[in-house]
Amino acid sequence: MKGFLGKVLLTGSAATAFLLAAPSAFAGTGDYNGDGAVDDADKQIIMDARNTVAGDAGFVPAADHDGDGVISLIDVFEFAKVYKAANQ
Ligand SMILES: [Ca+2]
Ligand SMILES: [Ca+2]
Repeated sequence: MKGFLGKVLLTGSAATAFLLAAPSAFAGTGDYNGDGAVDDADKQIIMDARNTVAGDAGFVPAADHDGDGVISLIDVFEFAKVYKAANQ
C-alpha cells in the first residue's frame, strides 16, 4: 500500500490538479515544524509520517488534516494544497 501511494503521488498529476483546485476543507496549516513557513521540510515530515496511525512513533498529529487518526493520501493531498498556496 505504501508503494502504491507513492506511485500515485508521483504519477497522479491530474488528480492532484483537481484536488488542488478545490477549496481546503480540512484543518491544519501544513507548518508541522512550526517555523512559520510551509516548505520542503514540512513536506518531508508528512511524507515520513505517511501511513502511520495515531499512537505510532512516526505519527504527526498536525499532519492528520482530516482528523481520522491516519496520515493518509487525503492528508498528503491536503498538504499539497496548502504547500502550493504558500509557494506560488
Ligand atoms: Ca514549516
Ligand atoms: Ca487523516
